Amino acid sequence: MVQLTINGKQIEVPEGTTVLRAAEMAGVNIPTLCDHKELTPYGGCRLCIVEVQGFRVPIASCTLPVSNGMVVSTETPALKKSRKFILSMLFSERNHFCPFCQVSGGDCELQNAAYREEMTHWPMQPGWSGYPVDSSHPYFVLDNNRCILCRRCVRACAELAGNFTLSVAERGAASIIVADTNVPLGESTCIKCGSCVQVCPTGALIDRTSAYQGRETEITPIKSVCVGCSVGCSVTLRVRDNRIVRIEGDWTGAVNRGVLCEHGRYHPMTEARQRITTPLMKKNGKLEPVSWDEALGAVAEKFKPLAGDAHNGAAAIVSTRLPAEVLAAFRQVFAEKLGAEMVTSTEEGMTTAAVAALAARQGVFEGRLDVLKTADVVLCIGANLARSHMVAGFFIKRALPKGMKLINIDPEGDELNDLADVALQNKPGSDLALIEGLKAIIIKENLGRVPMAVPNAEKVIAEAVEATGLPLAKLTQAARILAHAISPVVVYGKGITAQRDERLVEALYSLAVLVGAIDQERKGFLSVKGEANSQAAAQLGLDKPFALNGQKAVYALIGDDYVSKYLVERLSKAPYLVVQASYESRLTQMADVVLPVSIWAEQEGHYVSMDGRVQKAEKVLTAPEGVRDNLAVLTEVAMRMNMPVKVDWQESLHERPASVVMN
Ligand SMILES: Nc1nc2c(c(=O)[nH]1)N[C@H]1C(S)=C(S)[C@@H](COP(=O)(O)OP(=O)(O)OC[C@H]3O[C@@H](n4cnc5c(=O)[nH]c(N)nc54)[C@H](O)[C@@H]3O)O[C@H]1N2
Ligand SMILES: Nc1nc2c(c(=O)[nH]1)N[C@H]1C(S)=C(S)[C@@H](COP(=O)(O)OP(=O)(O)OC[C@H]3O[C@@H](n4cnc5c(=O)[nH]c(N)nc54)[C@H](O)[C@@H]3O)O[C@H]1N2
Ligand code: SF4
Ligand code: SF4
Ligand code: SF4
Ligand code: FES
Ligand SMILES: [Mo]
Repeated sequence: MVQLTINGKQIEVPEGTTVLRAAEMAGVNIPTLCDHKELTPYGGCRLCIVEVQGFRVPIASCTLPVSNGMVVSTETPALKKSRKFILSMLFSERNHFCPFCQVSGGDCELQNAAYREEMTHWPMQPGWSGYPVDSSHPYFVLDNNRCILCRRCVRACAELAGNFTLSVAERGAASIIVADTNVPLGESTCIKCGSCVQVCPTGALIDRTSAYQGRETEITPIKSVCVGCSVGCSVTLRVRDNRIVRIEGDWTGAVNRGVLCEHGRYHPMTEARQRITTPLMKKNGKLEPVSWDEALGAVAEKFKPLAGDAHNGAAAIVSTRLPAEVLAAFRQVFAEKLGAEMVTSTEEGMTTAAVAALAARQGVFEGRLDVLKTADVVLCIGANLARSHMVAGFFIKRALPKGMKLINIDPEGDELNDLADVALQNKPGSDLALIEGLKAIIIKENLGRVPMAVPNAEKVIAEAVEATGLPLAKLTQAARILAHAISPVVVYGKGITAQRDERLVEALYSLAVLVGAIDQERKGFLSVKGEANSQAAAQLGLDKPFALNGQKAVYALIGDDYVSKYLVERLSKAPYLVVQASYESRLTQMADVVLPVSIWAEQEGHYVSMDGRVQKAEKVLTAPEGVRDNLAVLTEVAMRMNMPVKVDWQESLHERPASVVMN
């Protein structure tokens, strides 16, 4: 620990703390602009200057580490004067005519800093020349005229998203923020995560979807969880007049620490599907609006007599994007009360069943996503982390330039191939041989962390070369990198799990143990699952492949999810189809009854992330008139069949052993 004095106050902070953070701990506020808690200190704006006894000139506190006995002052008249000068310079360098700016009046950190210093005007003649505004991006606008060159966006793109799209071009006062080699943002390598927009302190980067719709001070922030995928990122929903104005990453979020991807931040803002707001029933071959009473009555009448007929009665399928409460009630109604055999989820266990099979035998063996943040080698197999579960992908992409090594195994070769140290494009169907081959090489070379034997290593290796179609040198290279790792992580996805082969998961697990990815302290082993509640659906046993075989009626609880063509095709064979959904789709078009329900933001409920975090999503919007809550509709259908539901969803989740600790 280091002792120092700030504004006469003695404090003790850990070694390596910056003076800025030490001041925060002491309750002393130092104004900043380029600083951001989730980014590496840069020391560019000089607004955070302080006086340190023994130093000849004021010094930026955000990049200054504390030392023992340091005596710091933060509010001397000289400092206040310097700060005003620094701010005046910033204001005069570009177009900061605040009244025309979208973030003016509370949301602009530059303006707020000026008010803090009691500035009413700037004494310098503005000396800027104009820059073109880049409005080529679908979600946000870059206006270099309002940029203060704090480089937060550049750092966020590199350090948070790991995308390295943004940089500074030109020099000195003429510096501007550019994408790639100065191409329009909309044509750049940007993956549209919006991290740059979220960190920009001024109006230089602003969202199209929320511009001029209210300042933060006027909008209610509600913390919730993204239901875009199984990563389960923490979000702050900014809500006004029953509308989500903006979605931001929650800086205190357990896993994402403020970062989101396009699916979490922007997709919900650009929803284009047509909402259904009244129950519909097929009459003379045409869907007609009906009352809730008529629709629910018809559904109950159809399904009630099917009770007890496991194979030829009802079938039911539910989206894994719905809260655990809904999934648990769904299972109770259709599997337990109606006794139907074909009760499953839209993911059909493709991301979870093979994992659950191993969990049934040995309990928890997967860890938390956080292990990726400290990994030095990642083996990624059958998961497209650049496209799916993007925020988990960011943890890898951002660490690669710092020395993390990546081994990517994908027969088709995804985008991570370009970033990987070793990319193995094995022949389809050769994953098991490949994994066993890697193990055999490591054992043969005596590089394993735990004693493991392989009879006939040479033969296993030869088989791996043969099956995968890959040269031995490449397999050896991958094996050695993995074996030499200090904190390796194995990540696997649907490319592996959809093969529904428990042996694959087991072989991967054994490889992970061999190289020390899994030991007493650490579980560097994760499957990425699929949608927001894949894990919950798996725990409830909603994980079998869906097929119709003589059932008389099907209940499809889709909620606000998309439906795949393949599912529509299979459901087109249903003699009677009830679709509980929020949006029109090919599925609702062919339904006999459509029950219009709430979307993610209109209902509350719990989600279990890929790594077992049980999180609550909040109800932040009131559903349109005529639309009912997913759980309420399900409960009402059950009531009308005289089969009232009563579920303890939490207990239901723990009926089966899980691959991850769920809490
Ligand atoms: N942005 C975004 N994120 C999503 C989704 C989305 O639509 N958009 N969907 C969510 C859902 S529902 C799911 S299920 C997950 C899916 O997320 P992932 O589990 O990552 O699945 P895919 O994106 O299908 O990527 C699987 C990868 O495995 C490779 N692969 C295919 N066959 C094999 C094989 O036999 N062996 C090996 N080793 N690899 C193989 C494919 O080439 C592909 O690159 O993503 C979720 N996250
Ligand atoms: N045999 C087999 N069956 C499977 C799977 C498998 O791998 N193999 N996977 C299982 C899994 S994990 C899942 S999630 C399901 C469904 O998994 P998929 O069959 O992969 O379904 P998707 O293609 O993700 O989405 C369904 C439709 O919604 C559209 N869509 C999705 N997102 C968007 C969007 O943001 N905007 C627009 N405009 N359209 C969108 C897509 O174009 C697509 O037509 O299938 C399950 N069934
Ligand atoms: S949206 Fe994300 S990827 Fe695109 S420039 Fe901004 S930080 Fe980089
Ligand atoms: S665009 Fe915003 S975040 Fe980027 S350097 Fe300019 S002011 Fe800073
Ligand atoms: S990674 Fe998944 S949970 Fe996170 S913001 Fe993207 S879609 Fe949402
Ligand atoms: S906040 Fe320290 S120099 Fe900008
Ligand atoms: Mo999925």
